Amino acid sequence: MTRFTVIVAATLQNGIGQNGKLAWHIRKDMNYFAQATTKAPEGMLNAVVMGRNTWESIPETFRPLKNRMNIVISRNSAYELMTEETPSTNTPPHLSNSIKDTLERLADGQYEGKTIHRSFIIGGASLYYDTLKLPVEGPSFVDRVLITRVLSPDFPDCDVFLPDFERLAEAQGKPFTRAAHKELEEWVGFEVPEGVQEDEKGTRYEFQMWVR
Ligand code: FOL
Repeated sequence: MTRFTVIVAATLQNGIGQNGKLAWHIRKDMNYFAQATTKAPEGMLNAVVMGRNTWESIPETFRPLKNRMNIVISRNSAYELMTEETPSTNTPPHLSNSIKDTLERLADGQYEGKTIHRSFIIGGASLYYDTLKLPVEGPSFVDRVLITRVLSPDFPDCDVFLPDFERLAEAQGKPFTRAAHKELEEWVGFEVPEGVQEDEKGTRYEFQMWVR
């Protein structure tokens, strides 16, 4: 029984990336992503689940994402996660060949001697879609979305998109509703700036949490 949290930054058109990477650099959002996905009680560890393209989009010096169990999904069981550049870490990445296989691995509840706390779906588009389609009647589905809504500029050249999670959830008969900012802060366990933010480049964005 795994409840997943989708974490994503997306434009109002649901754009999430361009040419295999993010279309923006929002430093405070990246810090938020790192903190939200890492923070866990003493002796526990969160899992970050990603598709192979997302793994490849993370700079080699940053992957595996430190202090998190990294699960990379690829149908190619011979895919090499570790290269000469891979930093040594206490949390080596785990290769999985499907969502089902990932669920089985997470059901174990343990990794490198630590208990798994939360499981985050960190992208990309096809993994977001496949996990948002998991039946809500089943033991494992997405019950929370941490979305950083990128309000402007438009980033019209995005070529990959977050599926419309609100519409998918309504079709499943279990809609998402937006949580109050206080609830977001209580859930992540740290202070988060409220309302529309603007960085030094003029990018406007907002941290939101949706639950069902
Ligand atoms: N969610 C949000 N809110 N923003 C994102 O940018 C985001 N990106 C992904 C998934 N969910 C997201 C996928 N892409 C790194 C790079 C790309 C990426 C996810 C993570 C990364 O390098 N993370 C490091 C931080 C490095 C740094 O501080 O610059 C990490 O430790 O998490």
